[in-house]
Amino acid sequence: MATNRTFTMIKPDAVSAGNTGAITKMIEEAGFRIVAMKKTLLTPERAGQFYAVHKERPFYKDLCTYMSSGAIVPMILEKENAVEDFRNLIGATDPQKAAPGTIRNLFAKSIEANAIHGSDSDENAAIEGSFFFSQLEQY
Ligand code: 3AN
Repeated sequence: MATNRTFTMIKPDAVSAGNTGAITKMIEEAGFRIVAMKKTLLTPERAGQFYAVHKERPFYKDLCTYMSSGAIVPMILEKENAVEDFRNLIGATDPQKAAPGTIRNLFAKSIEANAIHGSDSDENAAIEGSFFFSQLEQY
């Protein structure tokens, strides 16, 4: 069953380029409520835990190095049909394939430094959200 929450994180390329505000504005204008948000850093070990599902992929080590190279902005977002609607707002993983007007089309630098993460299922949204935030029932 679809829940109304998803998890996102603005990645180091977009944060260091000064695009946190522009991306957050797009998220809010698309109708998402920001339930939780912070600016933080991942160690390579913590990045490895977050992306553990990609452990066997050839890009895993580089991805962990990249994701710990600078500040990130994780958020929990709320909207009806949040997971699917948010994936549509960010666009395809490869920015060259991301539809015009999507966040990755506008802000991503490459398939690795692709500006933003969006959970791919309700189950992963809950797992990924609790990786960064606790006591969510208070929000
Ligand atoms: P998405 O973030 O669109 O769900 P995933 O889950 O397949 O994409 O990949 C997770 C992250 O791994 C991506 N956001 C991207 O940073 C990185 N990634 C995915 N595919 C590649 C690739 N072929 N080369 C380098 N990095 C990749």
